Amino acid sequence: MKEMNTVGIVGVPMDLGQERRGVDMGPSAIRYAGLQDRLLSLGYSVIDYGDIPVKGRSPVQIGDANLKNLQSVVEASLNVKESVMKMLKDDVFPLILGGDHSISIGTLAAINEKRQNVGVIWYDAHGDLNIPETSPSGNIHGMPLAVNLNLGHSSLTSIGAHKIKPENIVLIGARALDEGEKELIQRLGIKVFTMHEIDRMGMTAVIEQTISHLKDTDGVHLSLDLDALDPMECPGVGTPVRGGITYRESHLAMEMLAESGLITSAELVEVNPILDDRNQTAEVAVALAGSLFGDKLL
Ligand code: 6HN
Ligand code: MN
Ligand code: MN
Ligand code: MN
Repeated sequence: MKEMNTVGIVGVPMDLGQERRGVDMGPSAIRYAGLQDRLLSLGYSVIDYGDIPVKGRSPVQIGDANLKNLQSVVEASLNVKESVMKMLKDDVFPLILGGDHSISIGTLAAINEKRQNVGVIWYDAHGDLNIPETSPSGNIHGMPLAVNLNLGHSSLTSIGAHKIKPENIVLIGARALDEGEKELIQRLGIKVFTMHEIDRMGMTAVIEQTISHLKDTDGVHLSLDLDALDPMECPGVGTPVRGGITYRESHLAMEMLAESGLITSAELVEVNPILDDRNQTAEVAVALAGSLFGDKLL
């Protein structure tokens, strides 16, 4: 981690970006799984900024075509942005707990205000690169990375200076990409390590290449969707896809990223305690955060 010894935690009890209830309880589940103690035991100071208010579901409005709960997502994202900006101002490492993946619209809006040339690692079974015209679901959690490329509905892109360069993005674990997402990846030349590449090259080479791809950025944000891992190890997610990254490969990935010193912010998203088995997915999230912050035991 970049010579920062205080970690700021903020929870975003957001479930408006998709349709399954329960992911709003993700922040509690991750805290309950011992996040703070894990970070303290690794020698970090921790400031818990609490949870951000997230309103209820909003009715569909004219002009919102294929964007569920647009108004409430916009409101919550502005609050997420403000809170992450506060953490950046306090000079702590921002660690954001979801909530569904739509929270990244707010987190990256804040990070982009502070830094130029931001890098992003999107550790996910999905691309989250849909725009309303390509989305099969209308769920905003399938759109945040597109918003960060400044693509999609103006109510979302105007939340911040969403200007991540396509060459500063690396997708790891992708295995469920929609047609429009594949087309966008091709057109913009986004670097993707699918499950095929992880199987063939091994996680060591995948992370080495990721690090070298992002080495000239001004800090890298890790967006860790727990559905990147195999659903046998992380059953508590709303959109599971078989054949995912293993627990061990994920630890190795986090350890190598820790050693690289490149990561300057992170988020843990899509943990849904209602769908989970004895808080296992939240425990995996905490264990991976441990490796990301320098625990070398696992
Ligand atoms: N996630 N590509 C699908 C959609 O509805 O756009 C699934 C998105 C999943 C999003 O897991 O963060
Ligand atoms: Mn995702
Ligand atoms: Mn996903
Ligand atoms: Mn290890």
